[in-house]
Amino acid sequence: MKSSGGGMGGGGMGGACYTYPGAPATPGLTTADVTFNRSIYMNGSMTMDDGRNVTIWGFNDDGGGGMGGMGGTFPSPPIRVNQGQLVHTVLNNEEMMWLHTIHHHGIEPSTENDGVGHTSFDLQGTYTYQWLASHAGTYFYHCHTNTPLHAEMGMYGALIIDPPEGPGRAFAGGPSYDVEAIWAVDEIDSSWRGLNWDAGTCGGDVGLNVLNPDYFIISGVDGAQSALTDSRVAVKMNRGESLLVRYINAGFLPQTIRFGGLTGSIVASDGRALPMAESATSIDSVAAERFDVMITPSSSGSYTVEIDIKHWVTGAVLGTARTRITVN
Ligand SMILES: [Cu+2]
Repeated sequence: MKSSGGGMGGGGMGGACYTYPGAPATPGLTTADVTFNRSIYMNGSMTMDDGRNVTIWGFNDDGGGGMGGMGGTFPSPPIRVNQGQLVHTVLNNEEMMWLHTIHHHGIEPSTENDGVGHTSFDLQGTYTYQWLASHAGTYFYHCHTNTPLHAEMGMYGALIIDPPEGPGRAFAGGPSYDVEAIWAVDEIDSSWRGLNWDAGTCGGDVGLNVLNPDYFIISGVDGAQSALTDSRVAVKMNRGESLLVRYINAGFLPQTIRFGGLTGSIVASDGRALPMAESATSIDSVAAERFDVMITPSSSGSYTVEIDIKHWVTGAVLGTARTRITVN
């Protein structure tokens, strides 16, 4: 397995001002319990409810083959492991003329394996991120190179740590669930779509301080209309069943999620179980926060879940993404 960065670290086409060290060999590299392979695509596209196509960047599961750049799923394929496992995430950026990383948000590995470009290295080549799945819960992974742009372009996916025995409970000794929903809620500013990967890193003002979102999405599905019925997002369940909502604020702006009149029980936040579950009909969140919410509806019905995405200073609602929980 290749484990050292082949690249110059700095450089890449058009990135003359962007100089960070090249990737080292993974310190203390040992045998993993589970390995994920990721490559890069920067030519993906998402079709919005109004018919427009918006450019998406992200990670592919390349199966270790190192093929990148061919478009891919959005969000990027989940990384899902059991608590206690030693994990390798192999990022292949060999064929690319640009730099990226994978940051496993909330995992707290060593600096080399944390994938925060500006505190370690951005990757041009192949690197094995080695990390331990310490706490069951809901996380996400994302690129941390020129982060305002790369995260906005869609370079993220869910990261789920199940209890040691596997899926079915929120955490060891925690509540069990019958149905699971992973809602990564994000805003998209389509005007950012023409920027180069290193835009702004040479010091010029390219407008990354101005985010005017025009689309509001849930796990890669347009929250204007599609997410109300799309089976990747909308939930169908039976009365008496329990739903675990893994809610991820995958955007930059504050959000408020309302559960359509249902009352949830917040059992965990940011990958840690709460000492005592908190009941809630809505939750406020900020960028990168996650909440694990158990919902056990007592009545049949159709419940419209709404997530407001709000201006970070004024709190004005900029848009609302909607999905639905249908209880039979
Ligand atoms: Cu990136």
